[in-house]
Amino acid sequence: MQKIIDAISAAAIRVKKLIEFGDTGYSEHINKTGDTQLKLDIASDLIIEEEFKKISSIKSIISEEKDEIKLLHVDGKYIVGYDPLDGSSLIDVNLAVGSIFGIYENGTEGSNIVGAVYVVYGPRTEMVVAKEDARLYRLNESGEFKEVKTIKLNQKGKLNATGATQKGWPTYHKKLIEEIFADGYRLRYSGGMVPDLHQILLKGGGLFSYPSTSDAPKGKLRLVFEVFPFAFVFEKAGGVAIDGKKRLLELKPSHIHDTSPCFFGSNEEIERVLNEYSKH
Ligand code: P6P
Repeated sequence: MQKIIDAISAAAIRVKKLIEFGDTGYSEHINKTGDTQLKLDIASDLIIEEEFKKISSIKSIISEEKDEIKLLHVDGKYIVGYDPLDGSSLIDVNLAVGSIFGIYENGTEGSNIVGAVYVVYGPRTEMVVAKEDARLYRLNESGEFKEVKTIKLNQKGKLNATGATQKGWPTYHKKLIEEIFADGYRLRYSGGMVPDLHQILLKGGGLFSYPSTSDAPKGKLRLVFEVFPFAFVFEKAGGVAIDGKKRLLELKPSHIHDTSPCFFGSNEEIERVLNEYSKH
């Protein structure tokens, strides 16, 4: 698995340059999720694929920017699901974005994930690697990712990241969010899944929610290359990740682009979600 992590580091350094100086215009292509692809989406996907092709332990790759699974090495051990440039539409307003990777064995159900990595392209370029625990790395002046610390969530946090258009929230979800704010939590939401979750992880905890909505009953975030990787990271950091009722890592997607409502956070906040959602 270390060779995959090293390949992600090499790709991240190339994607970082792409973000800083690349063309933020739209291509004429639409991905499987129905998003019009930015030229940066396609270019970063190609960079990652290029780096992964060098790793013989990777059997196949599943990318948000590719319609189907792609075979790389028939005798490979791992499947890697990834979102090459999540939140890319935030680049033209100069907000932080990220790349997300789930490393799987023998399938891409939640129970098959054996590792997760994400990269945050912000004022600094940082990477979190989750295997037995969740560790933070930071890109230094020599172009190396150096370990900073092991991430541990508190029992309870202070931040509340509230995803999706509020007009589409179920009434009980709106009630839950209002009660959390009434308890003094601070709103921290940029619309970029990677920096929004990274902030909760590094600030010790809180809640990130992307619920089922009237216009997206199955939520918006993709299981294989967004939700499962972050669920793995949060659990390794001592947090919890659910779909409102059960552990996200118990879910079995029927298609590689399947989505799910998702809640990531500290124990106390997730307990509040379970209590409210169990009534509906
Ligand atoms: P909304 C970015 O497009 C993204 O896929 C995630 O990075 C982010 O968490 C979510 O969509 C934001 O969606 O509906 O809250 O704007």
